[in-house]
Amino acid sequence: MNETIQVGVVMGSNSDWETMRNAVEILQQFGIGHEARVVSAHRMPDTLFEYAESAAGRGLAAIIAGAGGAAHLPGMLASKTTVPVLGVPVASRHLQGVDSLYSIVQMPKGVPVATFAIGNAGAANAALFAVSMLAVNNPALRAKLDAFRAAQTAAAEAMTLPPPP
Ligand code: RP5
Repeated sequence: MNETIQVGVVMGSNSDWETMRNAVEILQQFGIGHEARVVSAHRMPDTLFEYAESAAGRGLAAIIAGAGGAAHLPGMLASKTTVPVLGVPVASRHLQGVDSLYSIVQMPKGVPVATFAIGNAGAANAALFAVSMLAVNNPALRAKLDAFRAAQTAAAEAMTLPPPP
């Protein structure tokens, strides 16, 4: 298969995969060409720079970056590319991801990172947001997104609760 890669999914460690796979699964569901790999800000800084510097030239429309703890990966990517960076705070062992969230969201003026919720919902929503961006100029993709939302609405409307005791 030789599909065009439109979205990069990167993470600080393979320990982030269980969270970040939620992003990949959404991209697969919508048929978006993507790649997923470990790019650690602290353990692989030169690779981080290379990834960011080559992103626009490779045609990436968005980079979804997940990291935990001192989560510098999304911000450092954003400092080296103008490709939109969507940051996902991964739940950390000791501070449950509040550290990751603060590390990602508190960017200085001029270098934006779109920051999502901690954990699985954030990873899935980052991917859905990337799909929304791609759908701006792609009516077929927008139709898929509308169908996704409609199915979600129907599922919520069909929810029932146990009878009162
Ligand atoms: C961060 O450190 C990674 O994003 C991961 O969330 C966290 C722990 O990494 P490991 O020690 O599990 O490799 O850089």
